Amino acid sequence: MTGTLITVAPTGAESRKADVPALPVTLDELVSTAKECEALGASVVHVHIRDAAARPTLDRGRLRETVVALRESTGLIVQLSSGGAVTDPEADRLAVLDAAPEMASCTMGTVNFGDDVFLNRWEFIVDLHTRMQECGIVPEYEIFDLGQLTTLRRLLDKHGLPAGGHVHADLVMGVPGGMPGTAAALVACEQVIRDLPAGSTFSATGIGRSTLPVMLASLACGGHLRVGMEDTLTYAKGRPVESNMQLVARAVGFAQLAQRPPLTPAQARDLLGVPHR
Ligand code: KMH
Ligand code: ZN
Repeated sequence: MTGTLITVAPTGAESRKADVPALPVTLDELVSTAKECEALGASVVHVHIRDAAARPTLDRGRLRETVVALRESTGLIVQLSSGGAVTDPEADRLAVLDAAPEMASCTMGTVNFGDDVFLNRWEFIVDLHTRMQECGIVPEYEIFDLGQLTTLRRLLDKHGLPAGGHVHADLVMGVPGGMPGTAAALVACEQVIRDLPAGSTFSATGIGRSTLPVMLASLACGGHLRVGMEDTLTYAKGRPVESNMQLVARAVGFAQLAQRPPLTPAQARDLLGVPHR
């Protein structure tokens, strides 16, 4: 087993700054969070940005500025979310790629998302995947349900390997409407991931209460970790998360206990097929 890839997803599109004051929403807050998380052991940052009123946005200028600032200030692999918020139109989600991130997320299907629907049509998935191939952007395939791994297999069979040649999936577990955040569900996914091209890897994140079981199960199964305030706002019963760094530090601790210490950003680039800077 290799070391552990730790991705931090510091912001997301779902929580309001007014409800979660520790959420990084400005560029300065995002950059300082990213730097601190890198120092602790994160190697990838999964980025959603906010506008001046702290609302989720896919504004192209802001996305570009964010990519440049994160690249200048950190060695992290910069992964933009192409998922955005459930209300974002497909054209804006595709245009995220114009900000030239090193990686971008690419969700493998439609899922009920609480009271909303996170829409990902097959044709849109193909557009995202092929544009990323053309632009040399390495995808992280977001998986909210078991069948989306079969969609990933179909995508690769019909449209070829991603930029960099390596397949990496992220299991987003415990979304109300998606697969449960349990060890059993993670093991079921891991069995299907074995049918993907040799050497394919996965990380996992459990929303809310499923954070810890998913983290422990992923480490036990050779998977990697995504943590952050996009997914987790409660550290322990009755204790709100204080910062993204608190979540990264906990993940680093578990990874070390599992004798799978965090990968450096350079090692993460080798694993994921992301070019070195
Ligand atoms: N905010 C969700 C609707 C992604 O970043 O690609 C989508 C999401 C997945 O978080
Ligand atoms: Zn996201």
